[in-house]
Amino acid sequence: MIHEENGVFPAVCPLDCPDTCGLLLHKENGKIVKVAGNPEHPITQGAICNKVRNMAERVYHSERILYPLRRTGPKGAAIFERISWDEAVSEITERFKTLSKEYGPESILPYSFYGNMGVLGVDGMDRRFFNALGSSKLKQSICNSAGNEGWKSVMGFNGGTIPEETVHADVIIVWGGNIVSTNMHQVVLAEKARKNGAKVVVIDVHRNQTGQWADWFIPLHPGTDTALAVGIMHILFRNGLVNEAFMQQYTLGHEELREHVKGYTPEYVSSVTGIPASDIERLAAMYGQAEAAHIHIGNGLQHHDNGGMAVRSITCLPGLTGHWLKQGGGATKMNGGYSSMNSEALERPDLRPNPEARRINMNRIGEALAMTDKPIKGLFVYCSNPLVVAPDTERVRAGFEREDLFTVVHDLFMTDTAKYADIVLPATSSFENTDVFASYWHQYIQLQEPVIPTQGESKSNMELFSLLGRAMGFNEAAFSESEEDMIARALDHPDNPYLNGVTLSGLKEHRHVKLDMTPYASYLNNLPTASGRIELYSTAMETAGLPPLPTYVPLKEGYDGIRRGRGHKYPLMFISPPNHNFLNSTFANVPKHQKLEKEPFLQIHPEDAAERDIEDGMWVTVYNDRGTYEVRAKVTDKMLPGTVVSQGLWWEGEGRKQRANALTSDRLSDLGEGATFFSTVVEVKLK
Ligand SMILES: Nc1nc2c(c(=O)[nH]1)N[C@H]1C(S)=C(S)[C@@H](COP(=O)(O)OP(=O)(O)OC[C@H]3O[C@@H](n4cnc5c(=O)[nH]c(N)nc54)[C@H](O)[C@@H]3O)O[C@H]1N2
Ligand SMILES: Nc1nc2c(c(=O)[nH]1)N[C@H]1C(S)=C(S)[C@@H](COP(=O)(O)OP(=O)(O)OC[C@H]3O[C@@H](n4cnc5c(=O)[nH]c(N)nc54)[C@H](O)[C@@H]3O)O[C@H]1N2
Ligand code: SF4
Ligand SMILES: [Mo]
Repeated sequence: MIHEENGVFPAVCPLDCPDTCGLLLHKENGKIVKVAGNPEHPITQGAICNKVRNMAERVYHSERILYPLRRTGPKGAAIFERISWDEAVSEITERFKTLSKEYGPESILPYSFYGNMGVLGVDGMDRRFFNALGSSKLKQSICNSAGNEGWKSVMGFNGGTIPEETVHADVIIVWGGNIVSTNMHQVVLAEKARKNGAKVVVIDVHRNQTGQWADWFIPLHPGTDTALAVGIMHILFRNGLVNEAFMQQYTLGHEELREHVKGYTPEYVSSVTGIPASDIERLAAMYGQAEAAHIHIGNGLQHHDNGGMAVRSITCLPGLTGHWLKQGGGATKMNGGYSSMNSEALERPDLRPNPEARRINMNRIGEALAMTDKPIKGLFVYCSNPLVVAPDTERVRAGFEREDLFTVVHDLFMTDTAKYADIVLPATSSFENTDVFASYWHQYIQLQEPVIPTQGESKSNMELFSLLGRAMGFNEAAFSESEEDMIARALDHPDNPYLNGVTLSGLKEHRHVKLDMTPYASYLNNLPTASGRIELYSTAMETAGLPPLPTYVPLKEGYDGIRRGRGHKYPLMFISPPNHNFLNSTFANVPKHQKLEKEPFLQIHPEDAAERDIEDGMWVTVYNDRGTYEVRAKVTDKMLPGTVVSQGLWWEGEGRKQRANALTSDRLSDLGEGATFFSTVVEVKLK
């Protein structure tokens, strides 16, 4: 493929998106001229989003970093000189060796996320390198860890209803997920269900693109979803809409729950959530009377202080009604559990000289870089842009500005983060690599092989970390394995029966191979919870000092049950979810994508705007004790009063403060040490 000048070649979308689409890359004169969907992919079926249709703009962007660079100006000023790979590698290895000797290897920290979901580059050779080095470990909890733990506390592992089945649902509740923008093929499946008469309900804090598309949009106050879920349980028990036989056979704790929910009357729940009591009654009846109700649990609602509990509470609902037994019924949060690969073989924890090395939470990178006891002295960032995506930007920036910190950033672009690096290394795009991809939503494993040559002197993560490993003197064969060796090891995983029969040769032949879903037929009989049942009552929660039954716990910083109103220092809740045309902060530097989003703006309710003399289109400053954010106001009633929303993670603007995370806190969620981006209070004033 790589040597052919013209043709159409299969590929995989590498972005951190549940759909993991099959792609077709059209090449002319050796260059990609068109990115299209692969109609042969059974789930994504040739449809792709606008972001990736324009992916060639990113691959051939004139600002792509093509050579290693060394900093020559102050940190953050983005003044660099070109150096050779030999110089870059020897500087990095010398600095890492010196730091290890002087401060211990735990003074070095990797910081990475899933800018490219290819397994070999983010859960493979990179891990081997940091394991052999003995660096600090990173707790990768910026995305879904609160919700995953919440789901697991009920169901035992991260797998729920598989996507194809949702076409058979008659009620689909999308709860805290903006799937029109973030999981478009679930929308296609829901549309099929709708043609057969299904109703789509969206529960969100603002009427996003998905709320607009729904049959019924229900707005609520941020962080109050648990109250709503338990309020629904109250009505299900009260009105005899629970499935007693199902609860008896498959659940643990339903009798305790029946008592527990008595206090969650529609009137109380309405006072917490802002949803009229009559709507709560209607929603519970609709859910309880459905044949096969499906709940799609988004990621947004778990970015809160109480996010783990919120997901846990919603996950309990089909355990009361028994919708799990109906095709298409049940719930989905993340389906990554089905495709888990052999992480021991990939990551080689056995190479680590210090298995007990400390673990640093990535949500707390600002705080971590300020530690004076056992300080972090070396930092290696790849596949992530923390200066934009991590909470509390000012704290993060202060950390990255430290003169005594040696920072390496591997990326395709001079991101806000790369500007603070001592050494910047050029990364390939995934279309230049060999890698294997799993979806955290559908059940197809896919292979990527290079379609174009590496651009400039860029290197894939896999190549980079094997090169650095050998240069450090790690002699193990682990640093000389080929991509294909590693893929074969990743797929050879007897502990995961769903991977049975998925092989490298199968992938080479078919590009995408379905997991062996045989065990899914007995899903409910094999739940890996402590009791083997759906745990409505969780002893694991109890052990962790948390309420064992679904219980509404107010946010630490946020809406407290009564509208705060003026008089409070920061009376508004600030929600900053992703936008339609960026993928987290990726594409925020591509002109085509920028044009589609125009500029960052703040959605504010007419009542809140009027109280502050703000009119549509005016420039406003959003602020709290952590920082400020400067955007244009859009006056709209898409939220309840008291909530303001700004979509999209923009890079720092020229002379403008446009990073939403300047306002967010690095507090951790109740479960999974997750991020709490949306539990943020602010005030807004005219600029
Ligand atoms: N276009 C696009 N697609 C993406 C991404 C992207 O940046 N852009 N990012 C990818 C990634 S990494 C992820 S994790 C997923 C995330 O995609 P989703 O699962 O859709 O989650 P979010 O978009 O973070 O948030 C969804 C919604 O949650 C709402 N929300 C916030 N607080 C609450 C609350 O308290 N209760 C309720 N009910 N709703 C609340 C927000 O208003 C938002 O509309 O999307 C992936 N796909
Ligand atoms: N306020 C607020 N903050 C948020 C969120 C939110 O909704 N609101 N969402 C959060 C969520 S859910 C997530 S998942 C995180 C995402 O945070 P990140 O994972 O940091 O996501 P991106 O901003 O897309 O940055 C990925 C970077 O990886 C680079 N990259 C791509 N491919 C490769 C490669 O092959 N090698 C290397 N070395 N680099 C590569 C890209 O160029 C890009 O700069 O953000 C979180 N932050
Ligand atoms: S970002 Fe998501 S929807 Fe768009 S092409 Fe990639 S996997 Fe498909
Ligand atoms: Mo995410």
